[in-house]
Amino acid sequence: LTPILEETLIKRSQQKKRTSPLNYKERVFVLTQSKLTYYELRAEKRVRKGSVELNRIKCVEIVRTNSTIIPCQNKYPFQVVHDSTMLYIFAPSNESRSVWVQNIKEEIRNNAEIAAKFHPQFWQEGEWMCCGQLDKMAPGCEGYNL
Ligand code: 4IP
Ligand code: ZN
Repeated sequence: LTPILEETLIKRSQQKKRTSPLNYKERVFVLTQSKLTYYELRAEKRVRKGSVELNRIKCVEIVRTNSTIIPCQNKYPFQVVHDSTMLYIFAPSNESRSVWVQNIKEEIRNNAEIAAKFHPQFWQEGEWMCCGQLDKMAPGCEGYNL
């Protein structure tokens, strides 16, 4: 199966555990018709670090940043909301970000559980930057359209 997209991007740790560190890692992202997978590049070899099944994605959208400081080199973030967490990915350009968001949107078009609402800004330091809600699971504050 040939990948739809492949590019080195930066991701923020998903912090699945309460004790997980907040950090940013460069990963090779690969989008296929069934999965979004990311790999660490180690001595020219790809080591698989994580994967999101496309049928579990509820929302993919750019993250509105306004004046927030982005603590990594890539300044064009987008979000992939899946299961009960979100994966924040940082693209090197607006163009690259658009291509990823558009392609993932296309692939999840027929998903059963597309979100009706989402958070247009980051979850950061225990709060949603968009709406100020203090619960990571708080319902989205803006309507979502695929
Ligand atoms: C890790 O930090 C990496 O950032 C992981 O990302 C991340 O997993 C871990 O978060 C986080 O604890 P250390 O390398 O310093 O341990 P990667 O898998 O790309 O290496 P995610 O889920 O973001 O892939 P949690 O949420 O798995 O704990
Ligand atoms: Zn919000």
